[in-house]
Amino acid sequence: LNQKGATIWLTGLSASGKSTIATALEQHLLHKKLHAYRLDGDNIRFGLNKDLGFDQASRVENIRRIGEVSLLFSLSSTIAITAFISPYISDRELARSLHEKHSPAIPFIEVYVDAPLDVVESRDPKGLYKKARAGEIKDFTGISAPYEAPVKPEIHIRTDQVDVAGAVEIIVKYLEEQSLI
Ligand code: GGZ
Repeated sequence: LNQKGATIWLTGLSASGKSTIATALEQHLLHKKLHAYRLDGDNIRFGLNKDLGFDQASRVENIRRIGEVSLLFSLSSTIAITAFISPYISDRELARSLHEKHSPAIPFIEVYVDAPLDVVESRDPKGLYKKARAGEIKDFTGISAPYEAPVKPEIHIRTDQVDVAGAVEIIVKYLEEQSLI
């Protein structure tokens, strides 16, 4: 195969734009005849991880499994694109180290999908922030559960300033610069 695998790890608050960007990026890569596969709540939290909720221990295990699965996809020369809040630095670092300590090392690209809380809360596409504020959902990230922002992500995208196409362009440019595509 002349394609190298990699994991593109999107992290950010609910409604920050992770899934939208992941879907557009996956489409872009597939159109270029590259192997790409998106992992998100729809295909992970309803399947492999349907035993997990949103308390801290569940999130840690959710991200641990996703780190392992993304490594397997990337080892099959696919570009794995993950779209999970992944709120804890230590969990993202564990996923990174799985990739970087693998022999041969597999590129792990952390993308901070960043929008201020007031912006994502005003988007509130599923009304979850409203419910969280009302106390109807507990442990909600950004409201009643923590989000630890990346300190040195490979890519930082402000989705209150850049549209979906712009976000895809930024990631694709990075992949080209790193000779991954
Ligand atoms: C955060 C929650 C919660 C709580 C349900 N906190 O915007 P969405 O709806 O579609 O995406 C959110 C998704 C977060 O799942 P992740 O697997 O990405 O989270 S983590 O990485 O922290 O394990 C949201 C919905 O699930 N959701 N309850 N309490 N988001």
